[in-house]
Amino acid sequence: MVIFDNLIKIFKEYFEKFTLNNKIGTVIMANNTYNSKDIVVLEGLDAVRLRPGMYIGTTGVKGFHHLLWEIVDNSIDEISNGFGDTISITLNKDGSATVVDNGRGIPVDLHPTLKKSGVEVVFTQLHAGGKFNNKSYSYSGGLHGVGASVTNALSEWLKVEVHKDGRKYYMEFASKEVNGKIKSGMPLGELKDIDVTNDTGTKVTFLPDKRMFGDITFSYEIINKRIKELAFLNKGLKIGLQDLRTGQHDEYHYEGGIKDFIKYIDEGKSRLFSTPLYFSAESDIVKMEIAVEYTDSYTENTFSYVNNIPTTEGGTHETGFKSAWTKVLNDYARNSGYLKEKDANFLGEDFREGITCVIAVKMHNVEFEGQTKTKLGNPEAKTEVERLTIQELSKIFANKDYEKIATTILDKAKIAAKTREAAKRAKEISRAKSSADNFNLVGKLAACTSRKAEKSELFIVEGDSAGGSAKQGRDRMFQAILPLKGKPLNAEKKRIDQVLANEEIRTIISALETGIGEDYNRDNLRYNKVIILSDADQDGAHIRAILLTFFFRYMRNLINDGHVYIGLPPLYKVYKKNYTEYVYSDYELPEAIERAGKGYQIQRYKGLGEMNPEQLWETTMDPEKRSLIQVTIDDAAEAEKMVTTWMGDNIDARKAYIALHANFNRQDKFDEEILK
Ligand code: TSJ
Repeated sequence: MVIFDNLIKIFKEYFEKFTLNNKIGTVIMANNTYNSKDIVVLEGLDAVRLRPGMYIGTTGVKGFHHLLWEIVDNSIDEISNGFGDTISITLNKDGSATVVDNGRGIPVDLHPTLKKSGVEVVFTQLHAGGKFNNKSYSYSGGLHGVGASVTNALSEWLKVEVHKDGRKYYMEFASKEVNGKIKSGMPLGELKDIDVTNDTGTKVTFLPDKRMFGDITFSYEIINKRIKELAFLNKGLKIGLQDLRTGQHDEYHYEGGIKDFIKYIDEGKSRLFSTPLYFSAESDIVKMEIAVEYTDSYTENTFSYVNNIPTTEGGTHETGFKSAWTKVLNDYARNSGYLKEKDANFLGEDFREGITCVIAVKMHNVEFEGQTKTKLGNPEAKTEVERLTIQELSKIFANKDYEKIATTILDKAKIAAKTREAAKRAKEISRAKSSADNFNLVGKLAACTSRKAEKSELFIVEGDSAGGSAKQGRDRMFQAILPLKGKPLNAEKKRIDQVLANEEIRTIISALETGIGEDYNRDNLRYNKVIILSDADQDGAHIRAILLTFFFRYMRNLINDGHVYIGLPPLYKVYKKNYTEYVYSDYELPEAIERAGKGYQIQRYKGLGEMNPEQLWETTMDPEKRSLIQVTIDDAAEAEKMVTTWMGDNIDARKAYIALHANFNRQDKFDEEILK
């Protein structure tokens, strides 16, 4: 099974004709040669190599990039405290990364008790406390904030330059083998005063250690996405990325901060405010910034952060905001006479239809909970965010200038409340599993014999004829087939009640048995893998995009939990007497032809329907031979934007995107990108 893609790439594929293809790289462990000199024993840092998971989560791609974020976090802290405004990240040709800021420079004076320079303390003490890493200066939490010493411990070498008080200081560290054991992050000499300088700041270069991470390299895409987010979350910050391996570079700077973030997310939608509502407040418990606006869509889009870390699963800060938002707007509706005495209050969800909001809080001692540890657990965050939000919003809505905005929100909520009633009825229909109506729907489903969800697979197959082949070719023990007659309804353009009226969609909901939206219950899922099988053409890509949009909007956890896959049917059969090879991408075709040798023939498959049951099993369904792409959402804000741009009804935005990015003549370019 191939796991490489994410929702965004799959959508890109639909418009940009990506070839779905991937190669798995092998991990090469390299040996390092260092001259060993006298070494001080540092138990502390060695612990990091012993149990890297405790400090950076994994030694995979995520952990590898974590080394960089540990460093960047320090610069962000410095700039948030009002010192400096610029961070530049460089990916060097030798695999190392450099981070430079124009802050005050890491302290160089001797630590009173440790008798070491501040620089040495920062890079050699785990969880360095006290003077040089005062917890009251920096906001850290979760895996972030374990400190720069962890990056040093897991690097082959690390070099630091500090510009401060007119002097330039330099120090180096390395992890080298002594008597068959690696000593982590050892200082190579003391901090040296090497030159004069006029500026201030810190520059750190480090090379992640191959002995820990194998052949992983820095990903421009991952870093670029994250620094853009950091630029939105830290207004005024100038942050740049330069890749000396490829020449790529990007720079971000948003004077509007999260207000600009909202505009970016809602680009391409019809926005109901001319500018997002913005407020901030601070107490000794939390520091918070919130920006809100509405679009004419029907979904809720909340993005929350704690200490610059996305809280994908929400948590107490989000709950606090939501409850304040509902209260203040209901109060406003009462006091202004918008709601009459006989009218019921609006529900929170009525106020969140079409909302886009970014909630960014900073606080100390954060606790993360939830399946992926991305849910804020601190109870004080709820009460404080709620209190401060009520306080700020009351001020805002007392101002006559905001009357129009308030009315816009109330009008939107009124429609939402009406639809809620309609949706409730529609949901009841979809929930009623035993009803005759539903029985008919699921009648199209060729169920599998096994009731074991962990082994079972559901193939959603484009077209009745391919569906027929799949039914005959499958392993009926664990593979269920759901043929789709037409195109399902594009969920992006419809309200929930309309979505639920669509027969194809209702069939899928009934088959999965989880319920949808807030009712979604992962425990009831009937299939461990939900595999979308559509033709390798534009129509097939469209169906795929429509299905993913539906899952994204109404069953997001099905994707988050890793249950959604794309099946890959072959594009060609290269064959001659006693020889057959199936080819899954244009990229691989020339090689396959070469392997076949003289006298070969090529069959191009225009659709799944052209394959007989045996061929379909052999090429696309047999778990031993098939390739699947697991659908993932790495970046919820970006995925959100893609789904609305591509699946929403703002045609101009979509056209603009395609004109900007799509290049149908450069298949090789996209192959290159995917193969990276
Ligand atoms: F992570 C790191 F240590 F490697 C690192 C730290 C890397 C980079 C690129 C920058 C930094 C960093 C640290 N930038 N700015 C600072 N600032 C301080 O450490 C600092 C400076 C002055 C004072 C003070 O109280 O005078 C306090 C601190 C924490």
